[in-house]
Amino acid sequence: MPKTIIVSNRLPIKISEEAGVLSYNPSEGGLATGLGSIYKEGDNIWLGWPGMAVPDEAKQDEIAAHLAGQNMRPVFLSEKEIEDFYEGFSNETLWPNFHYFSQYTVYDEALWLAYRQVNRKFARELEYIIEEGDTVWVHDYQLLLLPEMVREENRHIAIGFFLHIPFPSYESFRQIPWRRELLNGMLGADFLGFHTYDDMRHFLSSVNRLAGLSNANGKITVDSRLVMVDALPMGIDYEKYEQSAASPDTLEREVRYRTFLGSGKLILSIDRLDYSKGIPQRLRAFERFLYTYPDFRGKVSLIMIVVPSRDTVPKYKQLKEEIDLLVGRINGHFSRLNWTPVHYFYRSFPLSALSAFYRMAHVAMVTPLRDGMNLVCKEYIASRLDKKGVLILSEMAGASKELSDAILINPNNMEHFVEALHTALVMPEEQQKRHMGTMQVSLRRYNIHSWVKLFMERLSHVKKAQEALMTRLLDDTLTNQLVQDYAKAKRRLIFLDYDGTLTGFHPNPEDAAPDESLIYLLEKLTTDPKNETVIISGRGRHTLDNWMSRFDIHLVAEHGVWLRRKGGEFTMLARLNDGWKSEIMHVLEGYVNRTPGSFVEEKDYSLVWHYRKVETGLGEVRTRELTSHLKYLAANKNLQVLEGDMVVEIKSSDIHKGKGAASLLEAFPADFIMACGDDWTDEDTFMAMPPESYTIKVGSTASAAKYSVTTVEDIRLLLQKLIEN
Ligand code: GDG
Repeated sequence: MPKTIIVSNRLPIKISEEAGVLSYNPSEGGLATGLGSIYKEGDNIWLGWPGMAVPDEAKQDEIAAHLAGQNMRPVFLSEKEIEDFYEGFSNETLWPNFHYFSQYTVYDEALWLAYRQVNRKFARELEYIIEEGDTVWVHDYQLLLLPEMVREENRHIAIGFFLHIPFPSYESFRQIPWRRELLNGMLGADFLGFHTYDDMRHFLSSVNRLAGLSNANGKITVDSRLVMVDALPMGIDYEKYEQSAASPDTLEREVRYRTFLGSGKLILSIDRLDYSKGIPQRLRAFERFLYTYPDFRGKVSLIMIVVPSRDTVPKYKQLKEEIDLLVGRINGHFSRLNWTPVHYFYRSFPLSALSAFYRMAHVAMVTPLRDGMNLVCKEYIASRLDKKGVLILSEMAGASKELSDAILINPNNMEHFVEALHTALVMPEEQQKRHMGTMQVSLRRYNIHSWVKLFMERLSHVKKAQEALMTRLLDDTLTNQLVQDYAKAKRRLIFLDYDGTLTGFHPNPEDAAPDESLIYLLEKLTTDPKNETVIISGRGRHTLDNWMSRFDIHLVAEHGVWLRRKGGEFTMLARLNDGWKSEIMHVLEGYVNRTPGSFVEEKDYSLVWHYRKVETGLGEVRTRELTSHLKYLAANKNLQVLEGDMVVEIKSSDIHKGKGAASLLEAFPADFIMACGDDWTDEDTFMAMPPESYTIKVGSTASAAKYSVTTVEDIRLLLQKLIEN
């Protein structure tokens, strides 16, 4: 029975040891709850670090045995590994870089090596339990390399990956010396989920720029494997927070807290100690608010909970000191005997206390400088059973993309921040309820359970799509059949596209002349008396003539404008006019002037705008502009505008490769027909072929071809097999 394996840095359990006795407490995190529906079932399992260094092997065995009963499997890390992999590369390189704190980012080869080595350790641990048909779901930035490592050993396994923190823009990501390795690591997954569309878009942009892979609606082809990327914002366990807000324990606490705090309004702030959370900015905004709106003095307090984290690390220690200082300054200046402006707690609370605070807070201030999602703001909303309360939310939190009914602010804009606080505190109840109600409906629906379900569905959807494509891959059996049919045949007709099929793409199209091995292949093919070989290309006739005149070969040039039978002269396949060229050329030259690196190639009956050497991104923008511009112009000129691989081509609607192919099919009846091509212009060739032909596409996008191969090398290998026959 296939199983699902969850992998994350931490297991959903807290282990502590007192006087040599171990105790286990399940962790209450949202992820643990959401994934509970998966890992606790049947043979499913959660693999991860148990959260403490356990040097003693006997103790390790004891822990492993205990966890096995709870469908968990520990990966033990040494003190040094925790220091270098977790505190080091994960938290001092990836965390600051991905949150745009480049000034805090450490680039240290030793930490990188530890990161790789620990990812490898996770991969090895996985190998003990993984079986064919299993599904693996890897979580978060500590394990970016793991998907690829698992893929290396298990080619067909379903691997999902979710990133809980932001994926930064290319400008930040590119600074990491090991950026390519990190991306390749992630691309080992079949489905990659991010909290927001922005994260997804940043990831796709890095994939495009660093790995040279483009995407279509989030689909990328990696080594002929379909990979899908999508935005899937994580929700909370809505019912849990709703129920906790109504529990007797919470209500009892609320009454107790109220007696201490009096009847003033409360603003709530809850975070882990981290520079990404914007805690000092929040305190300064509150301070400024008290200066700007003196009427509120004595009437509103800030409850600030900061959960201790990494406070031995100098940056965090500094941050803690800054917060201590700011709280001291505000309270020192504004406090009255019966009023404290900031109630500051540097510790964590049980859930019922948190729920009581959520219930009591008139305003929740969730204003990180950067946050992947932020669950606190969602929990606040779920806890507002009376629908009152106002959320002030930073635009830099992933949650802001979903919660547009909150007051959204840029936490660096102090003036706006102060005004938002004022607006929140004076907002009429009706308005509060309207906003809160809308956000509650959305969060109840997109909860943690639907998030998990959706992720699993997307992952299995990719696997199905991969299978559908794979059936067409020209595998060994099909290749053998093809070779046998070729050998048996008396008359053979072979259509070969040139660029992207027989040879790879070159930045300069003139550099794509046949190399020695291609010359050898064509020589052999064309000297076999049973063969009629055709080069069917979009290239101009002079270029084809230059490169191919040494072979006894038919040429179809300019996508079917010109045909030259072997030994003959070029003749036009259709009566065409080129009167439109000068006007369109003028337009294209305008684009070349505005787009450094682009150029126009002029053929007899078509014009091609090339943008392969244009800055990534700009070329695509210009293409969209140009095609819509040209489509308008082309409408009454019987022209077609076609987008190809880094080109836009304009030609007469009457021209296509299918016409050239049809004329040769008629002239040379054959009992073996094969056509190979790689792009949309070859689709016309494929469609012109009789049903029994072998039609082969290079690449795995949808095609009229029956079969596909992955690379130019595969086509050359196939030709090699044919001529050896
Ligand atoms: C990553 C991303 C993304 C806080 N104080 C106490 C306490 N908490 C709980 C909250 C909430 C959680 O901690 C913090 O939520 P985050 O959203 O910051 O989650 P993280 O796991 O830290 O962060 C983040 C998230 O992953 C999910 O993808 O949203 O952007 O950085 O649940 O309630 N819980 C208790 N006592 C406390 O004092 N019991």
